[in-house]
Amino acid sequence: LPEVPSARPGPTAPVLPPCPDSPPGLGRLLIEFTSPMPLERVQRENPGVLLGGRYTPPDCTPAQTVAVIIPFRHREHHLRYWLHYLHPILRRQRLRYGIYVINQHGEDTFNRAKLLNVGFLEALKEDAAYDCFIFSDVDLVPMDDRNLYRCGDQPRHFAIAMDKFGFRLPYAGYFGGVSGLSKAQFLRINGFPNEYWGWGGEDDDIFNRISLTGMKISRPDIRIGRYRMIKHDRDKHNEPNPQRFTKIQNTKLTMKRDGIGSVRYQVLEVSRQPLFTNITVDIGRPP
Ligand code: UDH
Repeated sequence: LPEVPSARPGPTAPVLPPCPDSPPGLGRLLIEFTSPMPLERVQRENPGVLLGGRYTPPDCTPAQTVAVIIPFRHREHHLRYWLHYLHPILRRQRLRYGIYVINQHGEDTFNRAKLLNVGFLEALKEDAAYDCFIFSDVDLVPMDDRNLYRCGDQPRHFAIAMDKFGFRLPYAGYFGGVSGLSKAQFLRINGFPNEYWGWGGEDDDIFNRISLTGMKISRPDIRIGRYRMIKHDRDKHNEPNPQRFTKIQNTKLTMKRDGIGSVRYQVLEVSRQPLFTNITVDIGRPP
C-alpha cells in the first residue's frame, strides 16, 4: 500500500499571547509644544501605523479594540503634536486602536458632544470590533503613559490633573478633556447630548448621565493623570453657551430623547490619512 502522507500542519497564524495588563517601560514623559512638528516627521516616526491611523501590536493579542475620537475644527497645528505624542504612547500601551478626527464642516457654532456621538457611530461603521471609545480633546497630551487608554467596568476619566488647573481636578464632577466608555456604557447613557452648542456644559451633562444610570467614574492616581494642554486663544464660533447652566439641571428629562438614538448628521467626506481617519461632517446649527 502506498504510504499515506501524514497530515502536515499548514502555515497557520501563530497564536499570540494576551497583551500585558501592565505593559513594561511606562512612566513620566517630557511634553513640550515648542519644537516644529511637520506631519512628515510624525509619519516618519510612526512607520508601524496603518492607513487611517490603525495599529495592532505585532506580538500580543489585546483584550480590547479602542477607537480614539477627537472633536475637531481648525486645529491642524494641535493635531500634529497630538499625533506625535499619542501614537508612540498608545503603541507602548500595547493597544489595538484607530484614530478618528471628527471635523465639523462650516463655520456655525461648534458642538463638541455631537461630534463625539458622530465619532462613535462612524468608527463602528469602519470596524464593528470597536468596544472601547476614548474621547480626547485635540490639545491634551498625557504626561505619564501609565495612564492607560483603555475601558474598564466603569466610565473612565483620564484628564484629571491638567496643568491649566494646577494639576488638580477643578471640581468633583469634572468629566472634561479626555474620557473613555465601553460600547455598553456609552449605549447605557444614550450616548452624549446633541443640544449643547458652543462652549461648556456638555461634559457635565455626560457626568449626570453616568450618575443617573447608576455608574461611577473611575480615575487614575492623581500623580499619573497629569496632562499638558497646548495653550490657545478662545476659538471663533465656540463662545460660552449661556444656556449651559439651566440645561445641566435637566439631564434626567433630556437624556432619554437627546442622545445617540436621535443624532442627525451628514457625512461629507471620509479620508484615510496615514496617521488618522478624517471624517468631515455637517452637524447642522443651533435652532
Ligand atoms: N475644538 C476644535 N475647534 C474649535 C473648538 C473646539 O477643534 O474651534 C475641539 C478641540 O478638540 C478642543 C475641544 O474641542 O480641544 C475643546 O474645546 P476648547 O479647547 O475650546 O475647550 P477648552 O475648555 O478651552 O480647552 C476653552 C477656551 C480657553 C480660552 C483660554 C484663553 N486664554
